[in-house]
Amino acid sequence: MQTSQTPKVELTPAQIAEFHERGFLAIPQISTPEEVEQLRGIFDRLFAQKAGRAEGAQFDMVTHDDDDNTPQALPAIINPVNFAPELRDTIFRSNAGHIARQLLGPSVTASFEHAILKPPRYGAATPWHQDEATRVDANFDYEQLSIWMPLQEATLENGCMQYIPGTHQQDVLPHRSPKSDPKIHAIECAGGFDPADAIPCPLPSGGAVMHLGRTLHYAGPNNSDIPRRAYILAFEIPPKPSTRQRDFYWNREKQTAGLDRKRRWRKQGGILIEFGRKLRGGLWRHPSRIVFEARRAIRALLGRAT
Ligand SMILES: O=C(O)CCC(=O)C(=O)O
Repeated sequence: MQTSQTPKVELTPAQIAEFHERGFLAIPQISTPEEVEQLRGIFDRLFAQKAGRAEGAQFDMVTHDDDDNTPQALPAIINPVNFAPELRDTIFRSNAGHIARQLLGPSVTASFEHAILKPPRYGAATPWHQDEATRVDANFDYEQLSIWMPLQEATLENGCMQYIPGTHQQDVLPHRSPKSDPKIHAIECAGGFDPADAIPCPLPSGGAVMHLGRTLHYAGPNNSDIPRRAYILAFEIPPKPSTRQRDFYWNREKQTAGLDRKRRWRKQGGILIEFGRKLRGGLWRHPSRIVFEARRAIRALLGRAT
């Protein structure tokens, strides 16, 4: 997605080396206070309206989320830009795209974005996980990057990001649904790491922390009196068909209310809207994504998760 902004944030060689050594990197600023204030307003509106709920793009990550009246403990919106077009042209997007090219190279493409809210005093912890473990199709090799920006200060008290350094160098660990309940959207890493090794990353409002797809991370509950909002832009090298056997069975087992809403919406014609959005997002500019996107479209037509 192109923006009209010129990127202003350039990582130094030392920062790039630190990122590749630890699997994550924090920077003090990626947007401006004025833009962050605007984004806060947009996020508050989108979450108040539960934008995207009917199409399965808005859901609570840690409850069954099958009734509109239960308070959401970890509400999220996938691709909020689809519901607020003003998010297309931001300083955050311009700087994040530039950083992604610095870290993953020129073939990097924007893949996905995410708005997450931890409500005051009630916002739940985001379980330990590796982002690559959320992929439904394990038949591809992924190289992905997430750039996470808090829209207010992020602290240990309100649920800043925490990382286990070096975990990006291992493969995807087994994951599962929290409480072994496939009706819960989130996944959690089933073991193979020590949470005591975590490094918390408190950040100023409009700062950022970035991580790779296999870097284990977590964010605590929000025990503060203010909402903790985060805007995440994700990037990837176009996924390549894998030569090894992997199975992310924990995703196949999911039976969430959000997935049901998404299937219903697709059947009612949403699949065409989805395709149009992908074209608009620049899919046609990246022929190397075609195999991956075609498999995804077939899965969607068959009513499977994608
Ligand atoms: O904001 C959060 O609580 C978690 C974000 C996260 O897991 C991610 O960006 O990959």
